[in-house]
Amino acid sequence: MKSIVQRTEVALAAYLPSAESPPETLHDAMRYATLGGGKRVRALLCHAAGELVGAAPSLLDAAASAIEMIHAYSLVHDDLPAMDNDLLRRGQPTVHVRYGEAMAILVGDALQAQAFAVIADAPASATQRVALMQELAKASSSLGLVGGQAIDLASVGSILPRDQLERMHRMKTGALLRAAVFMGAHCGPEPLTSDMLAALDEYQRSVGLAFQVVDDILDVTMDAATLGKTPGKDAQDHKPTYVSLLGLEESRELARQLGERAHAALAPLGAAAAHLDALVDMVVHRVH
Ligand code: GRG
Repeated sequence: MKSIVQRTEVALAAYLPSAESPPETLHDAMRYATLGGGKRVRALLCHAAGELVGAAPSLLDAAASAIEMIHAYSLVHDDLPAMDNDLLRRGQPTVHVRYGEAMAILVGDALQAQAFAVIADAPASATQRVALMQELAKASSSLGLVGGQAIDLASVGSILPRDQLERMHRMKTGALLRAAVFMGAHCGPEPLTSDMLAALDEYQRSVGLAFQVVDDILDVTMDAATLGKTPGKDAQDHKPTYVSLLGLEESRELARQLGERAHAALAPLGAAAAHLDALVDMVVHRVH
């Protein structure tokens, strides 16, 4: 995992515009937003799914970089005063604090475009590049993370029933995690079999939801230094979370069950799914 995280940093650094090329401040801010931080969970999922299907590592680097760019853009915009108004991200001042609000908006816009440019130029067949773009566009759309964010903003101060909370998270956080798994799988030389599709779908649903449940748990159990962001903010902002809905113990039990479900989904795929399997525990037992 460490080596995949390292190669993702190298690939991202190469795929992002140089801070020496104009407009320098925008490029510097894009690199600040994207490089040298983050767990790279989405890149790891993409590489692990690609490994399952024998994909070329250089193509996985392109796909993983594009996904991490979309993720970074969503965090930059999410942190803006008009959204979550966060001052700290990955233990550093947020992009708008450091570069100003207008620049932070442009950073997100440019990162989103850059992600699709990376896929358009990826070392793959035209069919594969279209499949990768479809997955990434769907995950980034009003039916994916932007739509989830809209539901999240509209739900402030309300108590969402569990099915609606789950739907919001499947869009806001789950869609990009799903894209990471399926984009990795699309990088393979052969089309996916229906059995593999079904197994990966069950896997991504469970891991995606577990990720969010754990996020809600950490938000109330960890301090700012460990999290690298302001803890307890969702509660302060009167946002619905799994912990506010189910309580801490039931949320922990839910995360454990989802982890078990994700492990079970991989059983038919055998040893080639070992890294996908290891990522379940990383998601469920993470501390930041
Ligand atoms: C503003 C367009 C727009 C979308 C926002 C994904 C999202 C939608 C906002 C992120 C806000 C947030 C804190 C969501 C909770 C789950 C989540 C995505 C946490 C951050 O992801 P990590 O933990 O971050 O993978 P790192 O820093 O490790 O990359």
